[in-house]
Amino acid sequence: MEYVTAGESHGPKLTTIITGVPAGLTLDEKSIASDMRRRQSGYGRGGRQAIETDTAIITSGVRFGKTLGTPISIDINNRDWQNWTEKMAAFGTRPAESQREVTPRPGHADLIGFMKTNTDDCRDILERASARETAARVAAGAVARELLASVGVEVFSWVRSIADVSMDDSDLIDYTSNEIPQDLLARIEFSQTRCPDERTTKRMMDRIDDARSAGETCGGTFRVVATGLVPGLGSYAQAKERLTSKLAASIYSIPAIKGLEFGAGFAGVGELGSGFHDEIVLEDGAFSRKSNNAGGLEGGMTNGMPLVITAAMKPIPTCMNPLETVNLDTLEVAKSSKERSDVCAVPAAAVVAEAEVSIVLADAYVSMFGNTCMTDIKNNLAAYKERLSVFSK
Ligand code: EPS
Repeated sequence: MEYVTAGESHGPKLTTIITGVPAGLTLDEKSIASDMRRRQSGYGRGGRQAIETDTAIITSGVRFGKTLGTPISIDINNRDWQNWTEKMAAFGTRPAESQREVTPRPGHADLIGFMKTNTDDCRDILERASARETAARVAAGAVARELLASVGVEVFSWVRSIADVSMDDSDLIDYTSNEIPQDLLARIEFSQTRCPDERTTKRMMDRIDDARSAGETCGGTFRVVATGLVPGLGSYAQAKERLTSKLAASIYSIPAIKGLEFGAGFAGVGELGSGFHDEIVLEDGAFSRKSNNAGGLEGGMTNGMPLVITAAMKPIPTCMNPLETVNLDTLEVAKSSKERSDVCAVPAAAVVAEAEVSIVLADAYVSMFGNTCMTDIKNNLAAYKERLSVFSK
């Protein structure tokens, strides 16, 4: 299962095409809409989110709520396009009053894209480099999430830190259990920063307010967890087939992601071997682990424990308190361009990461259990689980 996206931030729309989705998967319009809404929310977003109400419009591959096994295409209209019809027109010339962008923002794709493509206007770059594109990824991820739900897998996330405000989530859940505390999910969704701790949420919001007042932006960290995964997804046999490689690539594909950890991560490797590795036990007729420092991955494969991924997002590059740059016309020192933007998008990035992880995991199920129709996948999965159960007899 794969997706591509197309569309500029202020163009008419975003589009995604997802291939490899098996036939017979039931899709729920409300679940897809809920994911689209969750990505748009979060304290610290800028004026653009007041303009947009992202709606996933399915234009192929689905009939009467079920996938056909054909490419699924989804459109998301950009409402802001109404304000950009001339500046982003596919044909014609740049309107006289429309300035070229020539003061690249440090940390954005502006300068390097300008150099690479030989344009005279950083807007040619920044329109596509904009994280607006992640709306299309979340639409694709919503389809993958439905496939995962139908095989008992749930993917969720929370924000652990924004700038220097963080929560201790080391005991937030039992990282060895595939049961998800439903009240935790409710607390995450209720929080304006997707942080399950109410006091930390308040401190995070204050931090974002301070940053906004100072013309600054904030990064942070978030955690994505997937439960209910069958052991053996991925492979130990080829570098690119390792689920660890695929997950890492998918998380790093999200704009502004600068760090990634699985399980106990960087802190965990300070332990010696006997303290780090998760001892194997037979529990309730299945293999389990006493701990989950591996984050649910061993040898490039799932091991049946929850998948635990932590990622770090850098502060957004568009600062209202602009940084030093070079004017690409005059080659003189200048201040980087200021434009309407978010102060913090860490909560949104967590939802995008859920989508990316869902696509990788759904692809792993399809690769292992069949890519034609859901009936075959479920039958093959049941047979696999039955085979594994002999170990516990
Ligand atoms: C973005 C700049 C802002 C963000 C945008 C990402 O957009 P605008 O320039 O229109 O104010 O709001 O994110 C979204 C539009 C979105 O839907 O997530 C950037 O430069 O990356």
